[in-house]
Amino acid sequence: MASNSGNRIIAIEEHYFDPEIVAEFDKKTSFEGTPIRKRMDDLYDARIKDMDASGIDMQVLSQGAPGVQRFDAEKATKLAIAANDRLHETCQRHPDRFSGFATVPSPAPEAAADELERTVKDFGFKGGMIHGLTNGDFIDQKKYWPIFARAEALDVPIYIHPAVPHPDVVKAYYADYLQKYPSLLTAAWGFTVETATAGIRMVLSEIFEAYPKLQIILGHLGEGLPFLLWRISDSLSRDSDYPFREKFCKHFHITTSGNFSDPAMLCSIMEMGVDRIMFSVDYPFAPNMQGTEWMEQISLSPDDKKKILHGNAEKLLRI
Ligand code: GRE
Ligand code: ZN
Repeated sequence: MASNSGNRIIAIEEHYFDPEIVAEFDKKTSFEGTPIRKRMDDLYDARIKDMDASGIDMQVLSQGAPGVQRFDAEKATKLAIAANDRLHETCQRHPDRFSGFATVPSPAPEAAADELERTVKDFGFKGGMIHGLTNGDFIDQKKYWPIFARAEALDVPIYIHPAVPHPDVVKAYYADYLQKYPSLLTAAWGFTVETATAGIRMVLSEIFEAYPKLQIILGHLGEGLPFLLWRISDSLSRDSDYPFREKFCKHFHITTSGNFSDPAMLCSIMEMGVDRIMFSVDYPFAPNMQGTEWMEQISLSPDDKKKILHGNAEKLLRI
């Protein structure tokens, strides 16, 4: 068992499949017949046993990609409400082990804002998660701002999580390598490019001027953005004096999901500061033990580990 000096460990990008939502996914997206699917479906003893074995005290649960972002407004809303009700029941069974991010029906922005409010106020959910493009749109478009306005008013973050990229991008960028390397489309690169783009577009949209307390979470140690922050900011400053770097560091938190790299962590701390980095695994796409054992060996001060393993999440998510 990983020890991590007795630190409480909160993991905040931990997925499951809601039965009604996953029934709408195709065979590949639903991981039909695979060990991943078995773990995604389980919110009972096997999941908790795996958490215990790796020293994880709490998972903040979220629906797996692509959530309800690819349904029409009515279907997305109906499915999200039912799924959030079920997630609440799950959290109530083990309130000390499970908490939740709301499934946010972004295809219906006003209804999505209302659903975020319902789940935060009635269920104590910690924020909402949005996966990839919403029916082809990046989420910074103005029609989606009601969701972020409500998140700010409720003082909860929105987690922007990857999903499989736009079909035109898949065809132009990746198709010829997918037979041999299907992960190129997802965790290896396609997810990263699209989600980093979503993050950059959020800053450029000037949504943070409209909602100055809004907080966004990115997984995978910021989808490459901390590493590229200097270059992105320097280049954009040739076009405009808009302070990209300052806005990014003020409005984004990042998590360690599926990116257990010492140099990537140190770079992220150097760019963003340790207060903006939170532990997550990306269960079941990464193993719990790999995440907690990595945190055990990384060369950080006890205070910094404390912040990353639980302190920062306790503060941002009010756990
Ligand atoms: C994830 O949610 O992080 C994920 C997927 C599919 C493949 C890999 C992966 O949804 O990390
Ligand atoms: Zn994930």
